[in-house]
Amino acid sequence: MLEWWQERVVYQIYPRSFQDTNGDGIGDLQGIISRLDNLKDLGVGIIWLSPVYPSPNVDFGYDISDYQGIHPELGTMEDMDQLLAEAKKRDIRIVMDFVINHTSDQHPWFLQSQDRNSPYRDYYIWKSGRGRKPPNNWTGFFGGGTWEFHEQSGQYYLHLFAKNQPDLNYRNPRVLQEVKEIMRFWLRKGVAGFRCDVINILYKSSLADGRRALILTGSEHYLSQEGTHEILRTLRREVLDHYDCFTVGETVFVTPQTALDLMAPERKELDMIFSFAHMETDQYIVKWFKRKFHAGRFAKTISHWQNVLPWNANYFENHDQPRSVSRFGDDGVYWDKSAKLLCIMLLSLRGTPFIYQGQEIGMTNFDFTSMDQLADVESHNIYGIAKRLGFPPALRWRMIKATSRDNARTPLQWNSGPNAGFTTGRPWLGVNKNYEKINMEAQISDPTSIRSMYKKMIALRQTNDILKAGSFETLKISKDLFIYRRSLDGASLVILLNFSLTEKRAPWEGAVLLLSNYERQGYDGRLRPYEAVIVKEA
Ligand code: ISL
Ligand code: CA
Repeated sequence: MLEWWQERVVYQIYPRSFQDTNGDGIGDLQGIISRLDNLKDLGVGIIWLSPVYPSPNVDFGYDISDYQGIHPELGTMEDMDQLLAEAKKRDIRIVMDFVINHTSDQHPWFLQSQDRNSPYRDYYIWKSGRGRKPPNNWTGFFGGGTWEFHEQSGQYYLHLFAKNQPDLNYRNPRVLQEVKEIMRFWLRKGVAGFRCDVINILYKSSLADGRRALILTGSEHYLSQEGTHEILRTLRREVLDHYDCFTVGETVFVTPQTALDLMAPERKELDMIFSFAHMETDQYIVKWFKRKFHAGRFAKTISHWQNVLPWNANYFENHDQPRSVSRFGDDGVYWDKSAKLLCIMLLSLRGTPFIYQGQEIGMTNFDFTSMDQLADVESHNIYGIAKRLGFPPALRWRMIKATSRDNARTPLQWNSGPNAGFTTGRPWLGVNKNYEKINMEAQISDPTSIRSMYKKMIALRQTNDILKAGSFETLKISKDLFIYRRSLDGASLVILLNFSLTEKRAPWEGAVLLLSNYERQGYDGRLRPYEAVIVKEA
């Protein structure tokens, strides 16, 4: 028996870029409400909302200054209640983004904690320096150091992300108390669970120097520590178990083993986890050093995780990643075919599928032409660091171009009107100029569009128990072919994917064609460029 969150398809909304309704150039909650019918039509059963809380927007909502409020840019708490009610009417459940490793430096807790004598001092990780040097040698997620000196109180505070995102101190039981209250607040409102931001780094076991590493020096002191496991079990027992909800943890640098520790049924710490391994197959060590995409390497990694975990959270895109069609497919000649191939693959893997806004119409990477068109703090930090390290301008540019998180954050392309129908004002981030070709309206009315393929695949998954619950078996992986089988109770489907620009032979005995991203009558054993087929085994 599957849980309801295993049967449904999740759609991630990045609210700023989804739909603006008041002309200020920023997407808002009313915009989401106005598009619920569109999501229902697609077949979405769960929405994951990227943060909608008040935030100074240094990291666009991932720096929260009030966990129980709504950002005025996005609307009011009444709008949020309305969104929950309207979604409920359509049988769509809503999951909140939950960012509790750090707060904004404008959160009242942090403002008060700047006073050494405040009871809030201990909500964060303050420490004296070593002479004029910071407390330890750790390096952070956005590049650079992790300690910021505070003149008035004469100490440093820890921030694993931007300096405006101070890390909370989970050795202080009061912090966990607050977290429980925040969770209950949202669960009582009827939210269906949480996407837990960088959840496997909460507890810092020690603040000693880390082993020097190319990235994240110090991470051995906070990655998947027992203290974090204990916190997750407490939250499960004391809060989550009392509501009908689920959690999906964003777990950085997880290995199959640390992932299993978090998901094991007897521990029940998280229901699902996002692993990054498949997203790292086109990079060297860090994402800024791009490596040519290799479908075989990608497929091998996905297969591995499919086989190791009892259940996966499958995704090819989110608000931190470049667009999948530009990255794993071909956003030129085979744009349509390769986007559909990725759709067929995503929806036919074992696990809960997560679709990121715009993915269903094959949106491509941002066509920005200069750094000042970018808003992302990470892109600017990394660009600055690369410059200081003496990287030549062309190399810096290529690094940012291929990896900037803003690639995924441009406004959703609704139609071919001004600003792609996203806003009547000036969009907060540029609209991709390809919106006249790539937009929702055009694709809704076209039964052969990428969006129609998503709709069809979601419906197929919804009515096909093999796709939903069947086991996964890898059949073939080569440089550009990926073939796997899903089976249940003696019946099976085989999914054949050709990631290349040339035709490939992949004969399959007794195959009865169920679906393809090309027009075809039956399966003749030949896969055209970027062709994806699903066949039944007789
Ligand atoms: O963006 C990344 C890789 O491209 C990651 O290093 C990312 O910073 C990491 O996965 C954590 O991401 C989450 O927490 C960050 C926030 O900036 C991201 O948007 C969020 O998804 C800090 O809250
Ligand atoms: Ca707005």
